[in-house]
Amino acid sequence: MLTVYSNDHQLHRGGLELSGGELVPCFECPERADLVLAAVHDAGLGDIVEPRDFGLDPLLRVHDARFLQFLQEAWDLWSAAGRSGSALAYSWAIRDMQAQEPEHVDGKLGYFSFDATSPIGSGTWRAAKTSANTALSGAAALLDGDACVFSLCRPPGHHAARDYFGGYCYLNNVAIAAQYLRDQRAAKVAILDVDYHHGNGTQSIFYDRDDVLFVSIHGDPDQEFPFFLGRRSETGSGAGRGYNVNLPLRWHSSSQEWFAALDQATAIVADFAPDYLLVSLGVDTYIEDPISKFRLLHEDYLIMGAKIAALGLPMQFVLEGGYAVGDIGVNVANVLRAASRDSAQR
Ligand code: SP5
Ligand code: ZN
Repeated sequence: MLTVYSNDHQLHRGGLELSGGELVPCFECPERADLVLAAVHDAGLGDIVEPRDFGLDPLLRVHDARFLQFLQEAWDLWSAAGRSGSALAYSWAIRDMQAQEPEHVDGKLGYFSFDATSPIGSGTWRAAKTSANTALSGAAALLDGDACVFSLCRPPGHHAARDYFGGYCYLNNVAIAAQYLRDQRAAKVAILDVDYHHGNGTQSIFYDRDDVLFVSIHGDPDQEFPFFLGRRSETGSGAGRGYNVNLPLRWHSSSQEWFAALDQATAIVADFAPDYLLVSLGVDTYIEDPISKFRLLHEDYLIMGAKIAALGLPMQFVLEGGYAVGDIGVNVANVLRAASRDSAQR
């Protein structure tokens, strides 16, 4: 199995997020990726390579040009406004307000984001761009014939939509990789999102399409972030009807309930018969995760990897969430260990 990783993720760090009415250090911290890298290395899962630079074109296939422009200049606008610390939005357009881009950076931050948990610092753009390149390099390896690839992306991506960021995500890495596979030669791509949170950005990007299937298992949005997307009734629109599948589970769902949903999800992926499977791999489903309420254990991640690999598809794992910092390395490595073992046997 090939792993793609860059130290550039460390350029994105040190912000505060609004949590329970207080500004607290971001749960999404650089140590996460450092520890996943160490675990992948220690597990001896194969080569670890640097991403290559794909430029802006594959990003523009998924994201809005003005939005990308804002991500690039946000920190400079924030500094020019005399601010220190990371840029954080505090006001958003909703319902009868006008969703148009204001002149002031505080307005722009609200216009291009959906929450107050995703700060932009001096290195955020570079880290996000390298994270997208990490996903793209993994996709390129699939095209070259690799059966199982891990893109160790940070920051994560699945909450970022065509023209807004949030949920610790700035560029939608897995969507960019899926679109790249489509643009190169794949006819059909499936995205299986096993992060604890609904991948609202990925759903939104592919909602009206039948060439990219999106299937997600996540905390019920009636109880859980991102609250405003991820319901079972959201099944796609237009040509995309039937190609968006949400499997929400209530807080405190057991491993058994989670795996029942995974069995449904993999059956739907198998029916779709994609050329490639991309997995939005968040391990915030872990029982000790500080912001999540599912109950998976270390050994459950081995089962997860084996069940996904049993689909027999060329697959790329793209790192998303997971905030029990000391445990995410073993959990991610367990998924990959089982998946790469089973895919190698074919
Ligand atoms: C990629 C990803 O997993 N993003 C997750 C974004 C979750 N944002 C909401 C965080 C809420 C944190 N406050 C919870 C308080 C727990 N005491
Ligand atoms: Zn998550």
